[in-house]
Amino acid sequence: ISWFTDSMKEGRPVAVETRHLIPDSLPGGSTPTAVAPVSQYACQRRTTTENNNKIITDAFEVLAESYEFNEIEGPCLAFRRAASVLKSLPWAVCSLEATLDLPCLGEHTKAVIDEILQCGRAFEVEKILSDERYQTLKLFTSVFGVGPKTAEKWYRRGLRSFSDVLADHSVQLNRMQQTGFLHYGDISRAVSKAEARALRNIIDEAVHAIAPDAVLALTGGFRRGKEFGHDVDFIVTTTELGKEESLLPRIIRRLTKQGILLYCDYQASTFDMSKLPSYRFEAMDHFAKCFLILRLEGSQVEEGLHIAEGDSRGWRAVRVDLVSPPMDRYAFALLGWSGSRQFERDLRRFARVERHMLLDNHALYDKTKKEFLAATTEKDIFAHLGLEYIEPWQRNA
Ligand code: DCT
Ligand code: MG
Repeated sequence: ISWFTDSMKEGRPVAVETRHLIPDSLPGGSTPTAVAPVSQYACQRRTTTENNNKIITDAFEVLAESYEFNEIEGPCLAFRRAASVLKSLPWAVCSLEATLDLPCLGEHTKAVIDEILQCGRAFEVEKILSDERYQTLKLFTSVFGVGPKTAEKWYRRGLRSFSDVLADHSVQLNRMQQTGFLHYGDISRAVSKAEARALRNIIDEAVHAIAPDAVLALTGGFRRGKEFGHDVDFIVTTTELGKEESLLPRIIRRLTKQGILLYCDYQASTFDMSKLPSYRFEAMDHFAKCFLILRLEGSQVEEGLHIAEGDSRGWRAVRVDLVSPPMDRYAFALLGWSGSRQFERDLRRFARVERHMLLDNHALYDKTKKEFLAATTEKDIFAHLGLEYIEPWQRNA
């Protein structure tokens, strides 16, 4: 999880799309054909990892990130939503007319699409990409433990490169940032699916040696079928309620003994059901979790390590996140950690705006009935929300 770079709040409610008819455009065709409109909510769209509009969505993501660096929330969210809509399309946008019936596209987004369709690129995006401030903030935030606030502080001090930062005596790096610089090459390199599988085996072995009734689930981007990720996310718990409390500390001890734990930031649970529902937007849930860096041996990865050419160490460092919710919160935690971020934002927004319910990683609360809705599977949660079930591999919004 890289919540440092995700300070976005959920947006304002927008009117829900309704079903409509578009006339058949075939010559002589007079019967109108019903076409399901694209929903403004990502949780009502199916988005696989196949993106037919990558040139446009990449451009939108640069614009969104630039607005985020400048703390301008509205346009940032608008570009993220627009990118997400285009990612869900089974076709490539090749004219502005084709986007007429699509939600979440405003004047600004359409102008960028138009320019890309005509020239293959957008001036505004090129300008951002060559901007020194954008480049520097992008570089600094690529370090584990460095968020936009710290990056901005270093930029304002006149620092422009890693060597500037490391040579500046007034800069005090915390433990996370020191580790971030130490393992920068490995951590900034994508983790492959084969590496994620190898890590699953390592965690699986550790968890089951500790608790035979342990439950382990791969979550995050790899659960959505992505080929590469910036980390590997797992949920670990036990069927016996309360026993999950000791699970992460014991896993951490075991990994330490094995000599493969390069970094560990453990956060004990602050979860308290009596403090729910939470009306505040919170970036993080209250479950016990740990942010780790593990040493992965090449011999453990079936297809070999995803490393730079000429790297002969035979191992690499990989970021791994473990979350440990109590078993009765499992479905909510799994849904929340499976992502994508945009999918999660829209699930919560849909629940609030369309259903008068509050959804987070802990629970689903019905504000009308004033009660919590129980769920043991993700399907239960979709059903409570009156949503068609969307498979994890269709949540790449
Ligand atoms: N998440 C969320 N809101 C956030 C941060 C994270 O809902 N502010 C959820 C969605 C994804 C999940 O947590 C794990 O986070 P990441 O590992 O950062 O995302 P990812 O989808 O796994 O992406 P990557 O493949 O780059 O790891
Ligand atoms: Mg991840």
